[in-house]
Parts: sequence; C-alpha cells; structure tokens
Amino acid sequence: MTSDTIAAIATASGLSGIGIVRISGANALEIAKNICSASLSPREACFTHFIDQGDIVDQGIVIYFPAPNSFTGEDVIELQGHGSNIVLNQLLNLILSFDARAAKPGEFSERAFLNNKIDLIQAEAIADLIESQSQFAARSALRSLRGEFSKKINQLIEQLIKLRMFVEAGIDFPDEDIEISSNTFIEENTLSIIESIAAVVQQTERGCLIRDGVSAAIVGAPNVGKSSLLNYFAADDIAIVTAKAGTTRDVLRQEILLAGRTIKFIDTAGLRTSSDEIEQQGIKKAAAHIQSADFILFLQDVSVDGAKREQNIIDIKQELALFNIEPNFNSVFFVINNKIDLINENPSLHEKDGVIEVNISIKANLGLDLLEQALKKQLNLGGVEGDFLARNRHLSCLQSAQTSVERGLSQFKSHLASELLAEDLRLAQDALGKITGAITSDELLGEIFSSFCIGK
Ligand SMILES: Nc1nc2c(ncn2[C@@H]2O[C@H](COP(=O)(O)OP(=O)(O)OP(=O)(O)O)[C@@H](O)[C@H]2O)c(=O)[nH]1
Ligand SMILES: [Mg+2]
Repeated sequence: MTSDTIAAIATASGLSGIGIVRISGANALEIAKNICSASLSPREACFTHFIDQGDIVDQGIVIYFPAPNSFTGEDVIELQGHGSNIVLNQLLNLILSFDARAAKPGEFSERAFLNNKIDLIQAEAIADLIESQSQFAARSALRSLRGEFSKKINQLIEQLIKLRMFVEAGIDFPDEDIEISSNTFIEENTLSIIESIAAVVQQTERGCLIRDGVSAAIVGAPNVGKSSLLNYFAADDIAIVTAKAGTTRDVLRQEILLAGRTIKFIDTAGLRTSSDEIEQQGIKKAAAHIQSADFILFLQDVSVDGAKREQNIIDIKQELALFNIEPNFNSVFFVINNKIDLINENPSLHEKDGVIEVNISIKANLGLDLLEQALKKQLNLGGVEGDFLARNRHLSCLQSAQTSVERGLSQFKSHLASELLAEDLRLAQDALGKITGAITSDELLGEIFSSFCIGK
C-alpha cells in the first residue's frame, strides 16, 4: 500500500454543472472531516458545505469509499461541487493545505493496479476508453476494462504453467516412468499452446487496429482526383484541388468516422518523376505513409489515354516500386477509376484477385456510395463483434511469447532438448506476464501511467 495521500480534480476543466475532486490515501477521511459540514457514512451521498476556515467555498455532495472497496483500494473521498475552475481549484488547494499532495497523471489508476484492483490491461483500457474516438473503440475498450482480454492472457499463462510442470518434471525425475509426460504429449501440448497464442495474436492485431484506427492512403498519379476524394470524405475543403498536376505537396490527414469506426484518410502528392525538389520531397514523405497504410486507395483518371483499367496487385506494386514504395503485405487494395463522367460510363464495383475495383466520378458524385460500402465492408471484416481493444505493447509481448514457444518446440523435436524447451516456456510466460502486469518494471509503469490524464 502506498502511504501518502493524493488529490486531483477528476473532471475536465471548463464550465459544467458538476465538477469532482478526488482524494485517495490514508488521510482522505480526516481531510474530508476537516472541510465538510456533513457527517460521513461509507458509500452514502451526503449533502455538505465545503468549508475553508469558516468560509463556505461551495456546497455539493461528498461520498466516502472506505478501503479496500474503492477504485484505488485505499480510502477514497469524492467531492462533487459546481463545475467552475475557480471553485474546484479552491477546493483542491484547500485539500492540499492538509497532508496531501497533487496527484500525478494516472496515479489513481496506478494505485488501483498496485493494490490489485485491476491489472495492467484494464488500467490501460481506462485511458483508452477515455480517449476513444469512435463508438466501436469505446465498446471494445470497455470489453478490455471488463477483463475479457485479461482472461485470454491468463488462460494462455495457465496452459503454459501446466505444460512447464510436465516438462520440468521430466527433467527433474528422468528415471521415473511418468507416462503422461511422454514426448508426444509434450509436443502435442506445445503445439496446442502455439495455436492458442496465434489465435490471441490475431485478435490483438484487430484490437490494435481498433485503437489506432485504420489508415487509408490515397495514392496515384498527379491530377487523378486524390485531394477531391479526401475532401469528399471529409465533407469539407481540406485539400487544395486544382486542374494543375502536382498541386498536393505535403501529406494531408483527416480522421473520418465510418460505420462507427475511425478511418484516417491520407492524401499524398501525385506520383511522378519530377525535377521539382518540393514535389520530390512530397513523394518521399508520402512513401512512408503509403507503406504503413492498412488500405491503399489507388486512384486513376479513366479519361486519360492509356489509363490502365482492371489493374492487378502486381501492376500496382510494380508502379509503386518505381517510387521505392513497398506496401505492407496486409494492405487491402482498392483501384478507383475516377472521372467516369468524362467517358459517360456508369458507376460499378468488382472484386477480383484481392483487388476491389470501383468506377466513380467524384465531381459528378457517381459511385461514391459503392466505394463507401466497400470501405465499410472491409472495416467490418477487420472487427468482429466481441473484439477487445489492444495496444502495440500487448502485441509485441504476445509475438515474443509465440517466438519463444516455437523455438522451444523445434529444439525439443530435433534434439529432445527438454531444458531448452522449459527455458523457452518460462520466457513465454514472462512475456505474457508483462501484458497483464504480473511482471512489471518501474520504467514500464511510468511510461504507461504518465500518458493518462490527471485525476484518473
Ligand atoms: N471531370 C472530372 N474532374 C474531376 C473529377 N474528380 C476530380 N476532378 C478534377 O481533377 C482535377 C484534379 O483534382 P485533384 O483532386 O486536385 O487531383 P489530385 O490527384 O489531388 O492532384 P495532385 O495533388 O496534383 O496530385 C481538378 O480540376 C478536379 O476538379 C471527376 O470525377 N470528374
Ligand atoms: Mg492533390
């Protein structure tokens, strides 16, 4: 248990009906008794005056949550006053004039974690829930907060512990005839753990996409309508659109909500070999964004002679390679043939060999609904109802656990190296322990909680 008492304003600054100041720690109750006129009963909302040496600072509600049944696991007092920055700061300063100090960002959640009220995944989910940008992300963060992700990691850890027991028993008692720890049994169980980890890795990858949002890079030759497409989705004139090729030089980003999910559109400089230094720089900058994009919207102008229709992935990749761009191999490709108004064609959509091809006119507003539906479909493929929210940190720990177990299995298969397998299983368990916080370092905790808001 941490000994000092912390306090912070827990609500956002600004004008609001109610503002909350929170106190946590051993002195919380004593401080509340000093400043509240009401007598306090556990978990009861009491109307009170907040008093500073005889002066009434504000009036409101006080609630006392005695340890250990509080958010932090310590004595917690919540003072609900009026949502005025002046009043709330006065109240906070009054509290700090007793034996308490201002809380650091995330310190309430950190204490909840240190007092085993929540694990690290759940603590991170609190911050992610507060910061979520879409309904889908909020719902998924709530699932993590409710422990659904933690349960999966704990199940993997249990599976690993059981297997480690058998493997280590075989090492310690090699002469005993422990039938169940036969080589086949160990091999089969290790393989089954690898499969279980792989399934959670897949879900975690989706969880990271939910947290970070899906990115869609709009790519293509100059003047094909890339910036017009960005403006269409943003429903605003974010990018300059002109008939002059080479208009966009910088990378432009816009987050848009589609089907309850956040999608980050990235407009890039038109790809062409140019002697203009600014344009070259723009293309270089675009490359990095295109390489990491989840969706690549490859735009072309159908009215231009020689515009290749029915592009396949190989053609597009070859074209991008000319500019040293190698897209992420998981990227979903959309070929968007724009300006069909100029050749009097009807909008349409085809899916072939992993490429989604849509014929549209941004100017004449033709086929944009088809494109939007195709994007929504891809977004939904990426997220299954029941997904939880995850961070890249979780994914890399899971991947490192996966690598350890795979290495252990291959050494066991080729050399019957039980000791090496046992060590790799231990490493895998440690990696998973870092996700839930069973194993932590001060550095990691500092990094995680410092990104929280104050009062949480
Ligand atoms: N006829 C027609 N013109 C279009 C259509 N979409 C865009 N345009 C025009 O094409 C020109 C180029 O559009 P932009 O959106 O600036 O093209 P871009 O791909 O961003 O161009 P750069 O930034 O130079 O690479 C502008 O004059 C647009 O009005 C369309 O569907 N039909
Ligand atoms: Mg442009």
